[in-house]
Amino acid sequence: MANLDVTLHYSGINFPGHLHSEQSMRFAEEFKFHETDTLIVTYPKSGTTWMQEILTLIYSDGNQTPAKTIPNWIRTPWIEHYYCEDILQDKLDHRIITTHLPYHMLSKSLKQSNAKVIYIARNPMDIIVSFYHFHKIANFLPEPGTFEEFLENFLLGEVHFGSWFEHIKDWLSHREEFNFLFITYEELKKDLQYSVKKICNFLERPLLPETIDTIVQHCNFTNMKDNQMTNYTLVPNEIMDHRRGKFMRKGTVGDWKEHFTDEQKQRFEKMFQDKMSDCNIQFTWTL
Ligand code: PPS
Repeated sequence: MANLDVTLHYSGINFPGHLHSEQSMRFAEEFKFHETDTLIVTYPKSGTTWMQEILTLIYSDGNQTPAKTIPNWIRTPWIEHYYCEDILQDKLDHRIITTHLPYHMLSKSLKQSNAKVIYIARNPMDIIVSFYHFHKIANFLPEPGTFEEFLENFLLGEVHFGSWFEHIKDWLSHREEFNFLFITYEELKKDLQYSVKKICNFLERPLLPETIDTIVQHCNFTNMKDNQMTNYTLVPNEIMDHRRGKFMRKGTVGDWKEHFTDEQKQRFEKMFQDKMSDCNIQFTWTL
């Protein structure tokens, strides 16, 4: 039970002390990215694991062995997690690195490189639902309280990992600074084949149609749900209580409709309009 009840307050945001430390945060902020690195940037519950799997398969040219034998957090580590420093091998080409950190923490080191950045976003109402259920199984996150209480904390940016609104606005408003691809969970759901091709183009990594087919098949929800290297069942119950729910929970678009009351939807929409009015991003979801 390592630091499960500890919260790290860093750069104005709360992070689980189980995975983050002052040292690991400094490591992330000072990290020297390579031109050949690909960084997956997400607010939690936006499709991180899905993108980690897709990139693993693209860079292995469709060979499923790494995805079936190495846990996702080892092959595509979060740069801010305390173990990252030990497992990122400097010599590897095409390192796939993940982060939930806000723009302001990584911008300096990232701007000094030409690393590729893939930002994956998801309908925030589905994120709230997914994050709420995840809090119930993740013993390194606080008790979420009722859905109403969690929603309120999320809207105020008072959950771990900070404000979703700030995260997406800060990253997207600086996208021109980077070699950047913006893609959504909903696009992946709508047409995974097309999305994988789009990602291959961005990575300048053309693949044969049959390899793309293999990737699409491997990365569907059912297969990832059954893959121990992506479904987090390797994590012991003390840390992630699998008796209380699954990490690979539903994998759908629009689950918010099963959770939000009309008042909660209106409250969310008002907050969304207030916070995002200065943001001219076209989202692929309808609120
Ligand atoms: S985390 O904890 O931030 O890394 O979580 P993250 O991976 O970003 O998000 C978890 C949600 O993504 C869903 N998921 C998928 N959906 C569809 N297809 C595939 N292949 C897939 N892989 C993961 C996962 O089920 C979580 O969403 P919910 O809505 O809770 O089911």
